[in-house]
Amino acid sequence: MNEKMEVQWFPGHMAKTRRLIKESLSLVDMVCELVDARLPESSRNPEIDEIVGNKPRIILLNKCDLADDIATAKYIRIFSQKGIKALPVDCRSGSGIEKFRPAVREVLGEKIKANAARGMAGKPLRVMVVGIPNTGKSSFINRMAGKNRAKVADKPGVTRENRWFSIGQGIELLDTPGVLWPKFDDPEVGYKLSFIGSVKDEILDIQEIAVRLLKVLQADYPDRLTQRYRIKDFEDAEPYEVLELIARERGMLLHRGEYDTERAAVTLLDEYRGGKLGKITLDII
Ligand SMILES: Nc1nc2c(ncn2[C@@H]2O[C@H](COP(=O)(O)OP(=O)(O)O)[C@@H](O)[C@H]2O)c(=O)[nH]1
Ligand SMILES: [Mg+2]
Repeated sequence: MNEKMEVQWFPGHMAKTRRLIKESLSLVDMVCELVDARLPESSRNPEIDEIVGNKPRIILLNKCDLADDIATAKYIRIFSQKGIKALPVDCRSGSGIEKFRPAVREVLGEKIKANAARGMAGKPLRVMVVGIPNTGKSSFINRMAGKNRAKVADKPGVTRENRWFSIGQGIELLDTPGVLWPKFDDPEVGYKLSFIGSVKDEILDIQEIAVRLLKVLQADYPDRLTQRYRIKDFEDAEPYEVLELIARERGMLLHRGEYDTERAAVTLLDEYRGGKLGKITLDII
């Protein structure tokens, strides 16, 4: 599975991606790392600390509308204990993103003072957005850009495609995000990423993904399964049997009187990903 995932996502371009990100890093004052709030650990690049080096960083726990609020708050504390400012955001509705600009100014407080002392008070604070695929980088950039997206200035960058746009409060954002790779070597992480739809379903067995998700839900959020599918007494059942219960409850039958667990798997994953089972975090602290 790991090899397949690697081929699927970054066919041998990791070294190049890494080099491009490092080059762009030399142009910015800060990095904004997007993670999926449902997987605040698993949706991160394993080499991120090394790649970012000592550049100041803000972590956005995006899609917090889909994640467990208590877990999100815990992760924000964990990141802050490591000295990294983290904010919960929802880039689809825009909720929480108004805190981004003040957070940038707070994190870059020393830099702002140093610029002022050198008579460069108006020097823009430049930020680069990074994250693994599907964490919401484009959504975030589009949200922040607003109407300014049209007013991009053609300033020097690493490539001719690099553009900066002003997002107010003296901050400029690089318009192309740095796409990082996730952690490939841990199959658990691969499955977690497939639960949230960040690995193409075609490369994995959909029933296998659903069964693994059910195992986690059975252990950590059994009430959500009861509420959504009106199933009960499944605590000691095998996850595959729970999938059959869901198929039964939804009337998903095959011709020969068997339950259509394939359809049930697709339904479960669609509904989890769409937030229909409620706010759920799958990296349990
Ligand atoms: N529910 C929810 N969906 C989001 C949020 N941010 C982005 N998305 C969705 O996640 C998917 C991936 O977003 P995108 O910006 O393309 O991610 P990228 O690959 O990092 O650029 C899209 O379907 C977005 O609509 C969010 O805060 N909440
Ligand atoms: Mg994108």
